[in-house]
Amino acid sequence: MNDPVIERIELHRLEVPLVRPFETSFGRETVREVLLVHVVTDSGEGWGECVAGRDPFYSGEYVDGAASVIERYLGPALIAERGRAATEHGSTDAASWATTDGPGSRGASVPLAASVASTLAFVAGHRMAKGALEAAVLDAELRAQGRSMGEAFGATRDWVDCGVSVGIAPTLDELLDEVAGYVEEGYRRIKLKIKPGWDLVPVGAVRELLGPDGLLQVDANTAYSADDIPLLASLDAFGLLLIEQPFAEEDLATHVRLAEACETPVCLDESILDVMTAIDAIDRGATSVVNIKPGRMGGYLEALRVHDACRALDVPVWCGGMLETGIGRAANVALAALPGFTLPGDTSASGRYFAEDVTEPFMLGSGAHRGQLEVPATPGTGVTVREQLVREWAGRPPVVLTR
Ligand code: NPG
Repeated sequence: MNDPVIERIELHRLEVPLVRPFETSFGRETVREVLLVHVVTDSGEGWGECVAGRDPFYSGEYVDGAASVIERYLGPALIAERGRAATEHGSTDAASWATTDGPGSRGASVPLAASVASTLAFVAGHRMAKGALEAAVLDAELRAQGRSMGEAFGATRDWVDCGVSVGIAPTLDELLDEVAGYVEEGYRRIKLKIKPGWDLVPVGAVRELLGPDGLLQVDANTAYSADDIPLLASLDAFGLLLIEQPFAEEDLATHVRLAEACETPVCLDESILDVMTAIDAIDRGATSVVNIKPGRMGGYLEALRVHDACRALDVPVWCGGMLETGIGRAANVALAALPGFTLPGDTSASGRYFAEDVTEPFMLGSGAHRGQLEVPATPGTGVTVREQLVREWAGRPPVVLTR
């Protein structure tokens, strides 16, 4: 069978209100600006979600930039390359993905998705934009093959443990109310956003609320400096699962110093851009747990490589979140079902973010599956995009790129 050929790429921009504002050390979001990529091939279609935010605060990427780089460079290159590959070669080399180990049939053919990263490598950076394109192509290719993402990735679980990320609250009481609500809903782990001036007190109060056995971790989104090492080390008193990314993305050395000064595992997020940076950070002792966010790494295929490398090094990983709609969430849940994901992820239910989702909503299970989400088992991401809603929520007309 010939590889699929991309006929059209559409970029849809949506503004989806959040059910409550989400505040981190770098800003406050009340609306999620979403960029969706819809790829139409000669054998089916797929959707991918770009995780870039409205502003370039979490990373250098932001949604206008991602849309622009896809429209001007990445989209046309992908369409041209697929035209060429289909007429000249008929197939492409999937070896880089096919060599990964693990259960399931990961090596089976997704030649089109496996070729996206190399086709787009002529553009420096812009991993979130590239990742969205790759995700859409992967969805289209797997749907055409009748395979789910979980099956293709090598998922070993049908349900995944869910945590929830709790933003910086206006007051301590409001924070405790919010956390108590999530505990009631069944979430299996709480992650608190911290920043200088909002750390020891809220963390202590939430530890008291959860009791000694409640799973708790913190995320600083690069808000601290080397002078804060003693303060951060004093978080050891609260029995945290991990401290996430206290220092700048480029500053592995200070993360190494913190790791040496405290008992709590240090976990990197922003610093981990691909399998190379992951292995380097682990080797240097800058991280002993890794937050895997496929968008930040340029896509699910690189995320799988990071998972495999961490697993080989016995480093636990967990799946981060970027306030995704059901499209990105479905793929994240499939990824989080791999064996190396031994900690609950930021894979919360749709209702934690949005009153209405652009797909069927993800809802926490009950009984034995309390605090878990079910891994979609139908082809591709396994979710259906509500195209009517995509149109209704569009902030502007879609950009359409054709061959
Ligand atoms: O549950 O999707 C979620 C949010 C998890 O805290 C979360 N994400 O720094 O990890 C992060 C943070 C984030 C969200 C970063 C949006 C950037 C944008």
